[in-house]
Amino acid sequence: MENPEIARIFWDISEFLELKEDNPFKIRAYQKAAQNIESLSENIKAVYNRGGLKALEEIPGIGERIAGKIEEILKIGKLGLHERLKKEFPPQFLELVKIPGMGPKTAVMLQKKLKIDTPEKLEKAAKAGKLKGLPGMGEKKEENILKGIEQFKRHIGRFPLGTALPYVESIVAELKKLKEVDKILPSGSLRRMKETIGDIDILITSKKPEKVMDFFTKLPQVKEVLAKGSTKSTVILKNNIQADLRVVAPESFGTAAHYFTGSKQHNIRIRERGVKKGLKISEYGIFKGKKRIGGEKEEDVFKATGLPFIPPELRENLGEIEAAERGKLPKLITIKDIRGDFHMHTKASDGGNTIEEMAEAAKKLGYEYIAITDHSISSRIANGLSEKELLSHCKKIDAAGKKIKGITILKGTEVDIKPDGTLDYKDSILKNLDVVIAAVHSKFGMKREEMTKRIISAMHNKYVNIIAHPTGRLLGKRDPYEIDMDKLLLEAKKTGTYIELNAYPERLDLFDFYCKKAKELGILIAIGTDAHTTSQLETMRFGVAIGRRGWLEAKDILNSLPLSKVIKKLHIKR
Ligand code: DGT
Ligand code: CA
Ligand code: CA
Repeated sequence: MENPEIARIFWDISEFLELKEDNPFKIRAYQKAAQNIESLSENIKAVYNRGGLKALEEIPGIGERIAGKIEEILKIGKLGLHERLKKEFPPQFLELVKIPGMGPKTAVMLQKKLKIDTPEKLEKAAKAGKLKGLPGMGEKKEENILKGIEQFKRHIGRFPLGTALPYVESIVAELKKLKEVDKILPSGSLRRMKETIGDIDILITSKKPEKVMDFFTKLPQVKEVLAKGSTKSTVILKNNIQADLRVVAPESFGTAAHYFTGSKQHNIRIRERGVKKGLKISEYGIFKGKKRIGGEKEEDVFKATGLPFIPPELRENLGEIEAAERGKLPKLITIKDIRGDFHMHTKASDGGNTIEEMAEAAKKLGYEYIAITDHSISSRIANGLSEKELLSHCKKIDAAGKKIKGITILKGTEVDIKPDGTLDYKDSILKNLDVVIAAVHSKFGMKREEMTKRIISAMHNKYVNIIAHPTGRLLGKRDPYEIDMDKLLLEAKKTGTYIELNAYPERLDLFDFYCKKAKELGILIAIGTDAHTTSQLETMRFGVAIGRRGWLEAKDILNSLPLSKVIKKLHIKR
């Protein structure tokens, strides 16, 4: 079993325990285990084979109990606790409680009274007005459930980039082992680094397509083969993502790469430009009349249409063609431009590693600086620090800084913005810190104006440097909270507050189009990983990907500045 599938089992368990209203700390432990397994770069089976239970326990967030469970899964392919919980609840119950507005209690009640166990049945009942009148159910609640169903429907069927990309990379690595595979390119929305992926499109050139297809459809990651042909096969992977594999002739690789990278809207515009120049551009090649004039390289497509190469992340027909025409394409940020990370947690709150371990790992990534930003007191479930604990934590950060050479460890916090807009720590505490990032972690349902006001008041605190994950969305789980982002960005500009682009795979928050807006206003963006373990520091690449989609350049990023400049930027409000 692969890491994502094992993680899925622990996610399920945490959701079942939530249904049972079990101990929140226990639930959190399963969630953390799932998260950490997902972000583990090494195959967990390999970890176990290398050092047994002890090696498993060295993975952050995995204690003796969960290590034992992993062993059970690896040995017998399933987990007793998981199987028992699955029996306790109808199969689709977990889906049902993912609908915003549906608590576990409501779900259990509706199952008893109306035999509702699927989102479809729920929608039907709500639309027929059958919910109101039941215990604890009013007109308002019924309305909220209908709204929740709409939200739920928008999320299903798409997968976060951070889940899909590592999975595809493992498939590509497998395919590369086959000598019949020449070129290989993941294309589609994945190459454009869209925040969510509908399906995976992989492009290959080969002289022996049948061999490639045989190998592909038998990969261990494949759950079901939907179609198998000599030029195209479609499978469902074990994590339920659909993947299309296409084999094309070498002379068509460039045009096929361009075509299957998309987006559709971008492709249409490029083809139109071709037509104006008397060319026919298709996935097979570039033709003038019957004569092929290109197609082997992707550059051919741009050259033929009189454009410079446009990076895949920009190909959305959102101005990239016009910018290319005028020679005004941005020089997009790359991971190499990143010099530090302002957002990470340690064992002091809900992280899995120590300050020293985080700093050493960041050093390996080549960073000049990091900020340790553990949670504040209101985030109780995340074990937030009291004012006193924060001050003693700061001493430990300073001590770690003295011990570890070659990287600067800044003292920080991720302080909660309370519903009334005040912060969790007094100014007299905040002034001891180098970096303050402020975030909303509670009462997500506030009205748009109130929520906007709440965050703006935090921006007016002179110690607040960065607003973390500004919309609060969780991909596939929670919509952004209601907020006036345009107003927020204007206020950020006015107050000298920076905005975070949170790289955590399930957040990817700030959205790409707001990144572009922030850049246009001249607001610096801090790409932060929100890492809870050392390996999660590497999710920086997802943040960079979204930044690129948002047209960001190195000069637009706070953490691509050298330390001395960063310090100045962090002090402009004080
Ligand atoms: P997804 O899978 O929903 O995340 O988004 P994409 O962009 O990967 O879309 P997909 O998988 O349906 O198709 C892959 C690419 O193929 C798409 O980005 C552009 C190209 N493509 C698909 N259908 C059409 C079409 O009707 N016209 C043109 N010009 N291109 C298309
Ligand atoms: Ca796709
Ligand atoms: Ca596709």
